[in-house]
Amino acid sequence: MKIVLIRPSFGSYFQITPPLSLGYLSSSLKKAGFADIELIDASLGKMSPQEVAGLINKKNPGIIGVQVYTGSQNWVKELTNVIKANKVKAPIIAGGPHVSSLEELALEYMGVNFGILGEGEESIVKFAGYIQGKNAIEEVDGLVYRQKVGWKSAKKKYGFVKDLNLVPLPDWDLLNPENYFHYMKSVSLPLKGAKPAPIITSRGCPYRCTFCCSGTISRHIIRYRSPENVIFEIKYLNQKYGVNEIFFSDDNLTLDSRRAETIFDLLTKEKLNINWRAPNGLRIDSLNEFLVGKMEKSGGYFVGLGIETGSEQMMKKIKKRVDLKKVKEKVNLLHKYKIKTSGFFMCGLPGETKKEIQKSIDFAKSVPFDRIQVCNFVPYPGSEDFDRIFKKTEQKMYQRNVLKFQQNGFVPAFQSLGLNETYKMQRKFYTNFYFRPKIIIQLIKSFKVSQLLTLLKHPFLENWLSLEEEWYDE
Ligand code: B12
Ligand code: SF4
Repeated sequence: MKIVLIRPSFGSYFQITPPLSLGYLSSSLKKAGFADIELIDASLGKMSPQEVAGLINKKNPGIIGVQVYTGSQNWVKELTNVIKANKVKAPIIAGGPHVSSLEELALEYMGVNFGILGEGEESIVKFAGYIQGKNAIEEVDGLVYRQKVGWKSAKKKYGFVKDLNLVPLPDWDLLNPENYFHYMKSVSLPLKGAKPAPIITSRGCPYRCTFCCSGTISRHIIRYRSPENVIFEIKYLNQKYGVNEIFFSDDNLTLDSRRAETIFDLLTKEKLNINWRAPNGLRIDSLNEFLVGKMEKSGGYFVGLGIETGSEQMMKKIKKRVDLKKVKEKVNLLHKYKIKTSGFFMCGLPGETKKEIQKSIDFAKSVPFDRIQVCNFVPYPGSEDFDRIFKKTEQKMYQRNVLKFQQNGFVPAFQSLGLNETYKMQRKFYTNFYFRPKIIIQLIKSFKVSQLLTLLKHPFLENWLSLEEEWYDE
């Protein structure tokens, strides 16, 4: 039985990294004896749902599995429509953060009959077994499925991997990192290695920041791969595909600093001549000089730091628990070991005023960050903010509001400032930070011309340049 796994297109050539989730599903399926797995990564060619449906017709699969982020739900909805119109019989099963948070509301909207909540390695194997008549549907943990009337859920509501060391490495042959080298160069600038690949060394995060929905998959329970298991994957990627730069994509790579030290020690010992970065953001409270020294020695040279706001009041509200007084000290510490930093901030948080955003801007300028990244707040399903915004209403209203959110696409108008004001403040944030002589000189020094040209095509810059026109109705 052929199983086709699909990663939707986000309509942009930025942020394209190999879909680890589908790689993990594939290796578990193969381990269980399902050898015929194909991947369609629609983001690589910005493929439309129609194009993907055309490929599916030719492949004649027994199961179609699709990964869904909130930003891709409308793409998936269209794909399901076309697949159904083509009278393809294979069941479509969806998973990922969007499905795990909105459950049947997401599946109903996208017209999909089966969904997996939580982690899917064991569940997809059981689901494939169910399709082949080898086991009962109730055995599939985390499965939510459509019945004649309504939806039913399997006995265990969420799929959950207890021991990450027992999960096989992502199916790198299927993902083929070589297909992503070019795109990953534009994800993170500048890049030391020409052949980057992402890996995840842990899953979950015990914190509960109000805007974040990473807990919907992991239930806030952090689990770690052993340092040896991590090094084995890095060596494999290096030897088989020539990978020379690792993107550690954990939620919290250094949360357990002892474990992180062991990973970096082993990496140094292996002398693989690999560089690494942690683009998703470390917590500053997990950094100490001993650890940072080992980070540098093992090839670490660029890390994101999740700060989000420069206002003490907002910091309390969003429950991020970053001590703003310590940020500068930690950035200086990283710089002492030649590790560059990007400060992550948010704009338009619930209840945030222009004055508070200005505090974030001033704060960002007061710290010697090399870069910043400023995201506009989106109430992602599964986050506390989403629940506060949507669930305060009665059930029927909740469903109607969620439907509106889904139809509106990616960024709904929930910012307290209004969307246009929020975008204007975001632009101000970037301009105030970057248009300073020392930052400009430093950027010119660190970028290659080809990278600058890629950067100019970034969708954010395109939008920025067209900001004079009103973007959204408020
Ligand atoms: C690495 C990462 C990235 C990477 C790579 C993303 C990618 N597309 O592969 C980068 C940096 C590029 C990225 C970008 C973005 N990301 Co991101 N990212 C993550 C992060 C930290 C880890 C994801 C990961 O690889 N996990 C490891 C794998 C094994 O787990 P998994 O993906 O959840 O997959 C498991 C299950 O979900 C399930 N599953 C998944 N797919 C399927 C499919 C089927 C058929 C089945 C059965 C099961 C199943 O089984 C898998 C194995 O257990 C998560 C946070 C998190 N902890 O999940 C955020 C997260 C997924 N990102 C998020 C967001 C919002 C974004 C951006 C929109 C950010 C932005 N403002 O631009 C962009 C999206 C752009 C894009 N093109 O993908 C949100 C998603 C919210 C949502 N509801 O959609 C998350 C949850 C972060 C958060 N804190 O809120 N991201
Ligand atoms: S924002 Fe970071 S620290 Fe906060 S809950 Fe999400 S992953 Fe954890």
